[in-house]
Amino acid sequence: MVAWYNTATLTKWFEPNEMRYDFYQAKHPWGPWTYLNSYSDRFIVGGHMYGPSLCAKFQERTGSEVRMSLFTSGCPFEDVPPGLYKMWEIPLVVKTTPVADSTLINDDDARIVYSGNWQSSTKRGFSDHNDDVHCTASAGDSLELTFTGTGIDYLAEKHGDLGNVDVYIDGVLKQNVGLRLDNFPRLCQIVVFSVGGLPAARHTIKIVSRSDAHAVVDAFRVYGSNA
Ligand SMILES: [Ca+2]
Repeated sequence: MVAWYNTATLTKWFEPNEMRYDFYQAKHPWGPWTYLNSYSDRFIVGGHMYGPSLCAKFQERTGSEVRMSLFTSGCPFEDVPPGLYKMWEIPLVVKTTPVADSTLINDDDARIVYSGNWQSSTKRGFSDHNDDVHCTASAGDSLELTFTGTGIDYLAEKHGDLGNVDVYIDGVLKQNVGLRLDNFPRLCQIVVFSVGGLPAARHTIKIVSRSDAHAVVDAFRVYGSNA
């Protein structure tokens, strides 16, 4: 069950504040409901969800994950031309099995080995983890992180001035990840790449910038590890 609400008193109906979603669970037959988790739209910088709705019609189960569509419209998004109302679809994944313990590794962690012209950007004032990221505007710059665990998430921003990166796991190219997102506010702490089901052992993730537009790394979340 999901309940969503605006956390602040609206002074103007067209200026939404933080939108929060509370998730509850219960066994069949339904009830009593117990609180499970809460989710905020604070990852959107400079805008909030306007008239959001979760649409069950488009939900789809894949393995232990249920994918839903979250629709929202309007918003003071960095849109051209301004004033047009648009409908946005945001994918939302609900996991039906417990998630393995995880550890967050920030981009300034000494275990991350940066090669090239990476810069540390701190006190960004967005919603990045620890308010910082590492970024580069040079194609070919790379980083490596060796971790012990069964999976890893790569957290970054998505924005119109960002480029794309190749992600390697244990030396094998897994995915070219696009960080560029046009006609939308800056998004923070987005899981832009995820891999699971690895043998519980040491692994290496390598990220290589593939364009002269900025590449960004905010943090890594390692699963199944005591790191
Ligand atoms: Ca960070």
